[in-house]
Amino acid sequence: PAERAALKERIRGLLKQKNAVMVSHFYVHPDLQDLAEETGGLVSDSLEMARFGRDHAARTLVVSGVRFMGETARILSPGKTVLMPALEATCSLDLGCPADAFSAFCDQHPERTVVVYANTSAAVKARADWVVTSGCALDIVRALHADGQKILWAPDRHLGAYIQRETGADLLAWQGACIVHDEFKAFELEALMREHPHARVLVHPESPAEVVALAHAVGSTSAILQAARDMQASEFIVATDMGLLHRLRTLLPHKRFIEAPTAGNSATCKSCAHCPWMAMNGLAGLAEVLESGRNAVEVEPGLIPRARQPIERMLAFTA
Ligand code: CIZ
Ligand code: SF4
Repeated sequence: PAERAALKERIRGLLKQKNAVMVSHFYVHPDLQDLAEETGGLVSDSLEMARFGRDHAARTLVVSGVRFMGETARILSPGKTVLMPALEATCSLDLGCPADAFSAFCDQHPERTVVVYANTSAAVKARADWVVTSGCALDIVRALHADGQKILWAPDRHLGAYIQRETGADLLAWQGACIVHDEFKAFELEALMREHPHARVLVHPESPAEVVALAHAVGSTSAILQAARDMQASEFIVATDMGLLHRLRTLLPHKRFIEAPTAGNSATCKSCAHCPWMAMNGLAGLAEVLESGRNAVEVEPGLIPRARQPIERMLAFTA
């Protein structure tokens, strides 16, 4: 604990000295969420992280999260330095959607509007008409559907199926999955719901359909926060990464939050879900990166203009 406090103090000093601001995703370690908040940065989902980074005056952005979030910051702010505590932190959705195979898939369906989730590489975004996050995917697809457009969706199959059910859009989906949310189990969740009959169930739409079907509210991390705030209940079962549980417990200390059950149990946590790539972000790595300037995110310059368009379209739509 003393060592952690000293590391945090060192990081605060380095952020100031380097004129840097830090954005942390809801899924990273509580230490990194708290530091971002205490130093004038932001804790949020990938959409708001992108907007905040683009609009902030600091010349250096520190992105605690996974690779695609650092790349998006870089794409939106080519003049800024973007540092990440862990450059190798990727995402199963990004890994499961290689640019060349995806591009071939698009070529087979030239009549479809290409909508990709933010959890993708810069090369995949460069092939897209729209980038969306779970916070704005429904609204954007609903608008495209109302305009008569057919959708090619990538890469999360559960989120794609959810959007298709909700909007009725003609949507052809790439078959990727998030290894964290894909693990939530409906049978075990029903048992937990019987133990806690008054609890409301909040589910991220990257989860399987049977789990989504049990939810009282379905939505992005920000939407889950909002639902927990607004709903009258005092007890909630939450199906998303445990990083968000920290945020919920901090912001709503008088309410109780229970982790939804997953198939795989880890050694440190009986039933909690946690992204192994988000977990690569830590205080020691962050201090080291700030000191050395190592771990600057680069995106192939040729991709930047094309990848920026669909991201800016999303930011304008949600402004
Ligand atoms: O699961 C993720 O990686 C999420 C929720 C990303 C985001 O859009 O914040
Ligand atoms: Fe990717 Fe899932 Fe990890 Fe989010 S939680 S970064 S979607 S693997």
